[in-house]
This record gives sequence, C-alpha cells and structure tokens, in this order.
Amino acid sequence: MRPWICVVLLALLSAGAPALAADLPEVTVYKTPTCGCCGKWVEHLEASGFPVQTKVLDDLSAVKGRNGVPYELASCHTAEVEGYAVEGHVPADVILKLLKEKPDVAGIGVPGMPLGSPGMEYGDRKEPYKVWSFDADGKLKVYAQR
Ligand SMILES: [Cu+2]
Repeated sequence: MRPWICVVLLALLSAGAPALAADLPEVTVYKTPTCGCCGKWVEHLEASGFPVQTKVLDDLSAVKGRNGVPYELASCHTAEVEGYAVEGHVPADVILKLLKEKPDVAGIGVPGMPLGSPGMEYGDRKEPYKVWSFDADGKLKVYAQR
C-alpha cells in the first residue's frame, strides 16, 4: 500500500471512531449484586457505544419508585439516561430512538425478561416482545416491537 493511502485511511478511521462514543450520554444502571443478565445488558450497551456507570444495590425499589416505573413494567434492572428511565432489557437502538425523538414520557421499559432480548440471549430462541413507554401518571404506550 502506498503511504498516502495509509494516511487517508488513518484520518478517516480516527475521524469516525471517537465521535461516536463522545456523542452518546452516560447511562447509569442500577442492578442487584447477583444479576447476571443485568451485567450482560450492560455489555450490550457498551458494545453499542454507551458509556455506562453501574451501581450495585440490594434493593432497587427506591430507584424504580423515584423513576415512576409502573409495577407492570418492572424487570431486573433500572437505568437512567438524560432524565429518562430505562427499565429492563431494552435494546440499545430503542434507547437511541428515545434520545433522538425525546418524547414526553418518563421512560421506557421491557417487562419481564424476554428470551432473545439483549442480555437474555439463549441460543437462537427469540420471544417477541414490546418496549413500552410510560408517563408520570403511569400511562403505558407501545414504543417499539421486537
Ligand atoms: Cu434480566
């Protein structure tokens, strides 16, 4: 390869890579000490370019309460990003959609732990599931479907 080609490639690569990480806001993830799938979801976020801060708590009910997470949406972990709550195994691209669209909601969530959602991979098994949004009054709406 000619040297000038290397220089151009290097410039292209370094222009693209850091911009991605710098653009994404930090996600704070609250999880319990023994939750393995929570850790896998954190890895999924990091692989998607989100900086993540993990906080380990024995009881997440206070975090869920202050974020207004409806009982029906409760899952194994709760996250906060740019003033929104993100409950459960929400795919990173749906979080990107949330940050881009900035809907007037308190947060989004995937109830339970559907097989095949990020962090809940189990071979090829994929359960269809919905990502719900919720507002301060606990009103639910379908925000995305998988
Ligand atoms: Cu889980």
